[in-house]
Amino acid sequence: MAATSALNGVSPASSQKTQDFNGVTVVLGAQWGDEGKGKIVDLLATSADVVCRCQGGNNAGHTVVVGDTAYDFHLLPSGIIHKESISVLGNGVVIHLPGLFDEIQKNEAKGLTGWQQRLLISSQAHLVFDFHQQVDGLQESLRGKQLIGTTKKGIGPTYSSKATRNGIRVIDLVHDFDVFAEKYKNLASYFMKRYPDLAIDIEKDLKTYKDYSNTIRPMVVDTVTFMHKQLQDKSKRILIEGANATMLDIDFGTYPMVTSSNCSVGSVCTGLGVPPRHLKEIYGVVKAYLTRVGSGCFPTEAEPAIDLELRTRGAEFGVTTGRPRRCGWLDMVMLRYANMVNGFTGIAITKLDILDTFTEVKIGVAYKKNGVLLEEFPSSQEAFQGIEVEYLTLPGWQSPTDHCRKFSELPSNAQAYVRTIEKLLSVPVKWIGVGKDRSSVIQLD
Ligand code: 2SA
Ligand code: GDP
Ligand code: MG
Repeated sequence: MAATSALNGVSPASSQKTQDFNGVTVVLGAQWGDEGKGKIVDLLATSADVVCRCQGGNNAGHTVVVGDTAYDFHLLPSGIIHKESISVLGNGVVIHLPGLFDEIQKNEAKGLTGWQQRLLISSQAHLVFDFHQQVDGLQESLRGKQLIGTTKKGIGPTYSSKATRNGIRVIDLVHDFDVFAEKYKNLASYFMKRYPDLAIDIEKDLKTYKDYSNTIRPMVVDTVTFMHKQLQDKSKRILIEGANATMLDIDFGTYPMVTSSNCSVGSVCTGLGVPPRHLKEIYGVVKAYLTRVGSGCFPTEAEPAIDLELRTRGAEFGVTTGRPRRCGWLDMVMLRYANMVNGFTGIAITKLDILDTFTEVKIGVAYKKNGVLLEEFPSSQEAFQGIEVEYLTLPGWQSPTDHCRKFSELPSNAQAYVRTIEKLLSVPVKWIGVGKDRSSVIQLD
């Protein structure tokens, strides 16, 4: 299969010159997630040979709409539907195997085929177990007012296991099952001591995982070596799909209301073993307004009527949990910060069409506290208290944009909105999304 043949002929000597390598394209969420990354990845995946995930788990929910079919991806890279490309789950991803196979089954029912030949899983990726998910729920229930609003997919507890260094990796599962069983028992008892209410049937779980070990073994590879080979081959186009988003990044996001992985550009290096010098295009995906699912600060959160209109028109409900997303206006202070962290080479503005009905559209352009302009992005939840947002208000366009395929076809006020974002962020706009479908996009030169 592709995995085996792809590992042949790796030549360390040829890794010396930067110009011998391919440039990698990275797609990252610039806000609090659900910007429409899946759609942009799908668009770029039409010409990609390898599409990779480097962080997060099945907390992510990426939607790709092709004609009448809406695919939801959580762990699978959104490129998996492209028959010509290999999909990679890198070492930085945390993998819940029951969730992965459930996702595969659901997408098979929608027409996904041949994934067995196209999916590679890093031997170094950590496994999420059901008890991690239970612990996620228990931890949430103990948080009181500090509720994060996690997806309860076990993401935090699994990355904790990884950092505690008693986590279990894919290699443990596929290499020597006795060793896996030992590690599994130790990890389960570690959690049972801390959470006596946990229900873990170790023997039953081990039987299930024995089956998984056989199923996934052919897909498990050293993805560092695989990626290295792809980077050496100039004909290969490599695409990396960020999950979650910059403001959910464990370091740079609005801590502690964040996820437990790095979701910004650094995760490409740490979660795939791709050296930084190979990063060529770093595209930020920016929703034309702003949403957040879960708790935490949201300076530009809209008043109830606007919030409802955005949620209803934008169908702003979680892809993984179905939770309603909180909605508000575009926040340029946050976007500038996201750009400082990621160094975007271009952005995609998605869901412009959702703003079609508004009489005016607003952009938060500055944060003030006690009338004083803040020079830096607030670095704690407490620091967000008492923030006043200064807005730039632009006239709406109040006409449909979903049929537009050229920038010149957009109403002039919509053009002005896009150009204003571009100017305020100083990053070129490469795409504008005007509908759910794969084809509903305007490409700019
Ligand atoms: P977790 O589960 O530990 O990663 O949650 C921590 C915080 O990260 C937020 N988070 C998300 N925010 C937006 N979209 C996400 N994916 C799904 C989607 C979410 C869903 O695509 O709609 O279905 O609800 C996602 N995943 C994590 C989460 O809300 C917490 O604030
Ligand atoms: P992701 O997590 O960033 O991949 O985004 P999600 O899939 O969670 O949420 C984005 C939602 O917006 C999905 O339902 C997409 O189908 C939809 N979407 C993406 N781009 C556009 C767009 O330009 N217009 C409209 N109307 N919907 C879009
Ligand atoms: Mg999503």
